[in-house]
Amino acid sequence: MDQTHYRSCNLCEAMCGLQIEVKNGTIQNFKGDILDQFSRGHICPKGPELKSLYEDPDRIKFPIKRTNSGWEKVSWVEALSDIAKQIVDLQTKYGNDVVAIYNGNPNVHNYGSMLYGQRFTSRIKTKNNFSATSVDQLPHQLLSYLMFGHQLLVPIPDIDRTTYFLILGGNPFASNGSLMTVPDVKKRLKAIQDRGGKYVVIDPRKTETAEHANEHIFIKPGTDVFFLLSLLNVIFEKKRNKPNSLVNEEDLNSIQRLTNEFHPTVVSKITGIPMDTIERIAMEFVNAPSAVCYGRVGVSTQEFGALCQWLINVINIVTGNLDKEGGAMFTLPAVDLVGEGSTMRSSPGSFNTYQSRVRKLPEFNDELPVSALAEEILTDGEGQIRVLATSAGNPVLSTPNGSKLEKALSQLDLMISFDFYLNETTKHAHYIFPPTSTLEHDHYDLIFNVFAVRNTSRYNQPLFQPEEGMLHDWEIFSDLTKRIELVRSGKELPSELIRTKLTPASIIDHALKSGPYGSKNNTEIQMSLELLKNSPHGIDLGPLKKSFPERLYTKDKKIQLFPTLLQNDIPRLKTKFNEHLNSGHSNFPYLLIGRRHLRNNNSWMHNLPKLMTGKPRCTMMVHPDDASLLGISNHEEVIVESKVGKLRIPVEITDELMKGVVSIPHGFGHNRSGTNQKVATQFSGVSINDLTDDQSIDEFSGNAAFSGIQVKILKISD
Ligand SMILES: Nc1nc2c(c(=O)[nH]1)N[C@H]1C(S)=C(S)[C@@H](COP(=O)(O)OP(=O)(O)OC[C@H]3O[C@@H](n4cnc5c(=O)[nH]c(N)nc54)[C@H](O)[C@@H]3O)O[C@H]1N2
Ligand SMILES: Nc1nc2c(c(=O)[nH]1)N[C@H]1C(S)=C(S)[C@@H](COP(=O)(O)OP(=O)(O)OC[C@H]3O[C@@H](n4cnc5c(=O)[nH]c(N)nc54)[C@H](O)[C@@H]3O)O[C@H]1N2
Ligand code: SF4
Ligand SMILES: [Mo]
Repeated sequence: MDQTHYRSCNLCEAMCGLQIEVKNGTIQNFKGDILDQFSRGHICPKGPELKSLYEDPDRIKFPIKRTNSGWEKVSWVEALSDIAKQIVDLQTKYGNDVVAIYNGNPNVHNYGSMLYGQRFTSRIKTKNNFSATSVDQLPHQLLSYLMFGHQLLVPIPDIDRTTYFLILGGNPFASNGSLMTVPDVKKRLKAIQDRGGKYVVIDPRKTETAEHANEHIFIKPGTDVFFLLSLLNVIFEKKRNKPNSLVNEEDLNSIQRLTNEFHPTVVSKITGIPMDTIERIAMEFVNAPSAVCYGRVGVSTQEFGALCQWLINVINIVTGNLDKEGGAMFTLPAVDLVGEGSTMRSSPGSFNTYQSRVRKLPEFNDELPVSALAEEILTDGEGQIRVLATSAGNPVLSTPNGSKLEKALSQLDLMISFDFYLNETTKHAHYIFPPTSTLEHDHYDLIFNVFAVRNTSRYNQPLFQPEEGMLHDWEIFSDLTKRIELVRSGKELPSELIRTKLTPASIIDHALKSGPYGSKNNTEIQMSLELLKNSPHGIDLGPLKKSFPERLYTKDKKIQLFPTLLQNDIPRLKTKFNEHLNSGHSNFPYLLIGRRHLRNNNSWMHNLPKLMTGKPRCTMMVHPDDASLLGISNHEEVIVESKVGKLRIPVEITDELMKGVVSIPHGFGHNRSGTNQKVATQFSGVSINDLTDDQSIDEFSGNAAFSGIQVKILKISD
């Protein structure tokens, strides 16, 4: 049957509309959906590869069990029943915390998995929840919780209306935007320039985004916190801060006093950014009719990730750019996860209500930092983790000190993975439960509508029926959760799958109808699933609107400009500042940063052949002057060594990098035995996370600090 299918891509955060032509059941053509008002026809090379993912011969479709003689296919019921019994047995014997759960990034791109995965997690009742949040955006959510009263009230750059966009540690040309769902980011950045505005990039690497910026400024990795403080120093000294009735005067004064110590003359020595550049950027920012400061992965994954995100918010607030057109704004999505009274309101957040057992790292939103996972498995004693469930994640490649975690996984009593690939992490599982792939299930973007630069809504149906006997993520979670409850209450387990009528789509339908654009609240739009089903290109709900104080969820309906808890982190900041000023020679003289490439997606799309063409990507970039100091030439292999590990990697000499800084992409390292991703293995590369340190974290938030890992580079003697 011939058909044109529309759906939004769920691979990255950009939510591009796809138009897929199908003839006789096979995909003939993939292009951008020009009728999607949000993405306007934009796609990147990954979108069409949803087809290769669907067709990948290495994709697992039915549950498998690891046995002494290799992986064996088993029935769903047999596997799910066995796991339910084992989990209950082990929890009865050792307590609920014996089970740990790790949720990887694709969960937030899959609403069924999210909804039913959360239900599974809450029924397991363990404190040992981990996710990719703590190697990524934890500081953003933590600061939104502390300052605005809800972890998902994340300020989004109003890219379409701003006149000055200051980007730190983000490379949207490669990532297609993050915590800023923005399809077509290149055109939108160009549009800022076309309307006479500017965008400026602060990054230790002259990235693809920086290349096209009005200005790129190198910064020494890990020093953004001081740069941000010095911008505020200038703003306050020149008395260019604006009054804001939602902030407390005392907080403002304390911040001003703090910034007094971070004058650009001193900060320039630490960051490598000249004093007059700091002063000029601060003045350009305050003089712009509208401006927004935005920091992403490069600044969240630092030793002071939380303080960086705090200062970014403070800059936007004190310059009058928060909750203002062209500044940092907040969304009002059709399924509202934030608003009080919303049927889908998620927890506003929580912080440090409990700590990890071994290192006492703080909880956030009922989760512990994943940097603590390996030690929680490896350290004997009460409360030790013996069971792990991973869902849509590959922490062996994606979390710091992956080799240590690998060792830990091999010691578990029980591990299960919800994933359709046998990869570096799932190979350690006793059972793998594979879900359907994107084109086989429906899609509603629960999370990225919350972070989008416009309010939009889109629902798409599956393109292909899954093979007989395959299950969606949510169906697997739903059955397993019920099975565990039955075992707990001593009941017999059924010999067929346990189905539920409450589909993710029905949950969303209810939320849409009762949400801000639903019939109860908006007679004009009358949002419902039916309406979205009849609007295959999605519905544009307009630009972001001013929403404070109504959408501010702090107790006193004020912005917490200087959260009390955060004040406890200032002594650590000051100590580090002095260390920087007095730092001398190091045995690990280079600072290692990561990088993303348009054709990669963390660790998991390296098995799709079309995405792997072109120049080798897993190289160590180094500045020409450093290369000549080291006596190394292009493509030559070197040893890179950190305090926790070493690896061998070819060199790519480029003046994109700041001197003293080297860069290796994350997500590679498919050379470990026992996996089954044949294409990925051919392009194996090495894992940067064999160099990153599980002990190197933002001590305040617990987020991993990947940026600026100290390494040495050794020439391999011939
Ligand atoms: N193609 C592709 N797209 C993706 C992904 C992918 O893997 N591939 N991953 C998705 C995910 S999960 C996420 S979270 C987003 C991330 O989205 P982005 O944050 O935009 O992604 P990165 O390209 O990692 O950008 C981080 C930048 O920080 C810089 N940096 C490193 N250290 C420092 C520092 O100390 N200070 C400063 N100022 N900059 C620093 C790096 O050089 C890099 O340019 O991308 C998403 N989109
Ligand atoms: N050094 C360094 N490390 C980093 C980063 C960095 O910048 N530098 N970035 C970090 C960031 S931002 C992130 S988000 C993490 C990502 O870390 P993870 O989420 O742990 O890793 P991914 O590589 O995204 O692995 C995704 C897994 O999900 C599976 N999968 C894909 N779709 C589905 C699905 O629909 N259902 C199920 N069940 N499985 C699915 C894939 O097969 C794959 O195994 O990596 C982090 N690691
Ligand atoms: S930019 Fe992201 S959402 Fe758009 S096609 Fe590429 S992977 Fe998909
Ligand atoms: Mo991420």
